[in-house]
Amino acid sequence: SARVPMVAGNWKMNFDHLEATSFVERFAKNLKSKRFDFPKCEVALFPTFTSLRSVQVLVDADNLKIRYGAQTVSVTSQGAFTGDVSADMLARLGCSYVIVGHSERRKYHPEDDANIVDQVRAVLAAGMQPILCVGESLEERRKGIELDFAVGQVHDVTRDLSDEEAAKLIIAYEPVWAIGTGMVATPQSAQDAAEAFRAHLSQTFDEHVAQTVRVLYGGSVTSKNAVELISEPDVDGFLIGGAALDVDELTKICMLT
Ligand code: G2H
Repeated sequence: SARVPMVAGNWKMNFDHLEATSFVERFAKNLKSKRFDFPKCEVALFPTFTSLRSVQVLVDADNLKIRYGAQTVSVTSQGAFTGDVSADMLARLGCSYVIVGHSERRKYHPEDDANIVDQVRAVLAAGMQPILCVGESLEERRKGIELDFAVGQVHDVTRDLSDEEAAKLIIAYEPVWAIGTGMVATPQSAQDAAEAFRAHLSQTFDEHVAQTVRVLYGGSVTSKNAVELISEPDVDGFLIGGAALDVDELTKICMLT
């Protein structure tokens, strides 16, 4: 396809700013020594808020092609919102993307669909791309309604977007039962979900949107299972948690993509 594959490392609440800096240095060195072909694949890291500035300084100083973003964002632009960080603040730090609606945010914080819609809008308005996470839990999968459920989540969040806005989306299919469990989805079920999202997008938006939006798979991705997943036609890359904490493992996955 014409879509550029993407490898996104979601560090979750791991690495302080010193660890983040040393990881990025080693990672960049690894990719360079393996002659990693950046135009053919986008690589992005998602550190904690406290590490973003350090990553920015390093990326700018060494002119690295590694991109980065945040793991969530405030829906408001400024003011009396203790603990929040705005989309403009992230954009000014050079963030290209923001992960929105990760299941851990939906579970541990009051992030519901309405809030996630507003996050998507805030990210787009600040000129960044949202990586919208969706995916069923074991309960929906047991009932056999996993595709309807995940497509429904995409629908609920994207229904009011314009074609132009929707074209900037990246969708991460992360079945909740596969997150951090070692139980990876089969390549076929990742493909089925990606295909279902694309079909939904082409019904709702211009066909161009359906062909442009990248669909990543997330949930227990490793260098061992990544090869088969990425060979599926509608799977455009990965959102990686645990395996993105190991610089050699993450390098390997980039080299496969
Ligand atoms: C899913 C994924 C990254 P892990 O949450 O977002 O984590 O690869 O550890 O399952």
